[in-house]
Amino acid sequence: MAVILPEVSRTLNEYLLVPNLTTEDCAPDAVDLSAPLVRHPIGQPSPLRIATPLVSAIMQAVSSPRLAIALAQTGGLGFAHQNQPIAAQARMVSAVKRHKAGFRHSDINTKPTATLGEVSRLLQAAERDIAVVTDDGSPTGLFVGLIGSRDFHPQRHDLNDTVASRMRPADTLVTAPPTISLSDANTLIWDQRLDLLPIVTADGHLASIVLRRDYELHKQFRNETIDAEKRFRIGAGINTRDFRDRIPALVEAGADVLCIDSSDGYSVWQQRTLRYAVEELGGVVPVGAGNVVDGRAFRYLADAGAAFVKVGIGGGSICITRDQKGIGRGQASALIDVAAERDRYAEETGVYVPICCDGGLLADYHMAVAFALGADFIMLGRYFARFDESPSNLVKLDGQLFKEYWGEGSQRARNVARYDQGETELPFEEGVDGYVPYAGSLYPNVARTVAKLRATMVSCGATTLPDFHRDAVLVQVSQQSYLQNGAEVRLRSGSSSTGQ
Ligand code: RVP
Repeated sequence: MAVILPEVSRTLNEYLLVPNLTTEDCAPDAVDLSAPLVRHPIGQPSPLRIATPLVSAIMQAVSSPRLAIALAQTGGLGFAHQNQPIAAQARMVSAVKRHKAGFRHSDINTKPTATLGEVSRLLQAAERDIAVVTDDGSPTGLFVGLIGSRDFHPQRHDLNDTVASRMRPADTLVTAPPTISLSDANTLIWDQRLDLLPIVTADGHLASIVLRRDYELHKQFRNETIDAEKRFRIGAGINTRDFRDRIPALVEAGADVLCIDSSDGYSVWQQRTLRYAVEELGGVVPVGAGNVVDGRAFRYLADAGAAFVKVGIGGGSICITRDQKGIGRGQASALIDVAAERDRYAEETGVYVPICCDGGLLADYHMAVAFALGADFIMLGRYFARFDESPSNLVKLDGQLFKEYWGEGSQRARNVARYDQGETELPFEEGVDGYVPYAGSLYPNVARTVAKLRATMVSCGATTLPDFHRDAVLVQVSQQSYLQNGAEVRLRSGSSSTGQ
């Protein structure tokens, strides 16, 4: 007879935290949210830690070098998605590893033959006030000048005139060679009162730009996720089929950590992939595995050498795996079971294998509940897809701005590699294709989320995540509480009642 688990399958939304005593040394600034990302012997630090325990989902609509850089700046970690050719994924990884902090790829470019009207629309859409002019309008073309809101005015100048007629030409501008250090570049910016310093190669091509506002950003973020050579860290997804080719290419590109990307990770295929990474490649790069929803699957992957184990099946906001295949488990129940097994495993073997809560976190407070239930770090798709830094399109629907967001198991992603069992075509979809409300830039949003997490932990009397795991007190909410919480109040500020 089939096994029927005695517990009900519960979601994160079904729990609230009961405050513990807050003492005077338990203040928001004293809260340390840092987390181990990969396995380590108990009593020794994890070789890879992150200051902000948030990582981006391994998804087409979320992964981009720009998002990975922004997330690493704020202390988290981005993952390059694996639903693309190996060379393209490796390029994504190396774009992040090659990014010199402060030297950014120029993303708002135009050419001298463009019209002032075109450049005006470009600046407006990007909410910037300056564009770089190159001969072909590309980010690496011959540098010919700068044009911005100080150079022309739509009411004063003919918008059919060319950019060349109003731009500040290259020979009148301060530029610097690619050999300049960031600190010298910043000195130049402040001495010459520049908003933008073009970095130009000896043969006149644009290499990158340094922005004054990035300096301010850099001063703001002191917890960047960087490697020993001060390069940003990045993770990458892999699959259980082409791993013999994909892993070496990603390692070569500089990936700091990999993760087998699958909706159901309790399989011999994941065990073989992990064994290859650990035994044949000698563990040159840590490899996480998943996803799982119970202790048995956790132990299986931990025994096979997983660097961390990802928890969650069917909870993702765009995921219809539960409807289509009937597999999954409420995220809270899954976390409780897996966290207990992680702790047993640590006690028995002396090795701590972190767990990552992946998918289905709708409100910021769900993150706090996930940490309280034992998560070491959290993977988010919808959350990051809403930001400027995600690669998907910004669209206006009924006057409101949205970003496109689609599941890796949707027809759009055509992710045969991830979801099917070898068929050449997707026999059915496991994800949907939709939109999420646009939320602006990643930086203020992550800062707000982190502030909320700190505030919750202070209420619960915890200053570290291990303290929070050990001391949190939670209570299940009743159906009646939902009804009471649902009382309608029209907000004066127009802000969302979910706080997102
Ligand atoms: P969410 O943050 O709720 O948007 O969920 C993101 C997670 O959903 C991903 O990290 C992944 O585990 C899962 N996912 C991605 N695509 C699909 C699907 O098409 N079913 N599910």
